[in-house]
Amino acid sequence: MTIRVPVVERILSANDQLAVANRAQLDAAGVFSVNLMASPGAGKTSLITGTIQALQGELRIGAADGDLASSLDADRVAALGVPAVQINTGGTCHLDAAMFQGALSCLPLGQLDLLIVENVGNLVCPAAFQLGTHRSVLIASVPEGDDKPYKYPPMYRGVDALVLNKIDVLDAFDFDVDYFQRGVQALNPDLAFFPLSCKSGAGIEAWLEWLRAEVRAYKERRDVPGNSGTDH
Ligand SMILES: Nc1nc2c(ncn2[C@@H]2O[C@H](COP(=O)(O)OP(=O)(O)OP(=O)(O)O)[C@@H](O)[C@H]2O)c(=O)[nH]1
Ligand SMILES: [Mg+2]
Repeated sequence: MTIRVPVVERILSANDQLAVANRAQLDAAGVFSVNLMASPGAGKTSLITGTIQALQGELRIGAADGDLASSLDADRVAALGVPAVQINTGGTCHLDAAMFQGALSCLPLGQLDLLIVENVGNLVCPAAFQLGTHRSVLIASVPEGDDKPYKYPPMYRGVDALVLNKIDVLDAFDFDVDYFQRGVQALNPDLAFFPLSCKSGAGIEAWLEWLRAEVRAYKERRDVPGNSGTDH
């Protein structure tokens, strides 16, 4: 154990350096980016496609989709006529900054306002690897159960916004939203919270409004002379 700790620290620090370079590349092109993280099947691709369909007339959106294998998710996004790239990680359970750098080189950044990154479905590892995106968003979903903030605290602690997807099946899963929210509040009291259903569309407008406001604020920061738009 005494040997493993410094090795892990060195890997993360190399990753963080690449993440800084990725952020600089995004800022040079003026592209606001969001890292979507969630467990497998929580609705990451559904939220991306729903968001694109709703905002396509307002924002130029692209996507990078991470999965161990297949191009299924990028194909779903590309079918909407927007730039999409699939990142296959092989066996790795998270995206890292080097993988994201590869995806950036395949995307027409100069033609985008917003880049949505779909991380690999996993509630543990993605939280430890910065990509260089501007915001991190966690999607929880009702079938996972209301105890997940208590069991996977690092993921809930490190994000800027939380989507609770699949509220259309709340009753079927006896999901206690108050209990869930109390767990979230204890870890991350300031995060934005969006209960919604990608299936029915309920609640999605508040999520879209948050995203619109984030992109707008990013563009406004960039308009200040000498400011790249980046903030953390
Ligand atoms: N009932 C219900 N089902 C949903 C909702 N959103 C997504 N689903 C379903 O959940 C399943 C998984 O959705 P995806 O969007 O593929 O989930 P994902 O997180 O991208 O999955 P991976 O990329 O495989 O980790 C699909 O069968 C969707 O139709 C929702 O709001 N309500
Ligand atoms: Mg997906």
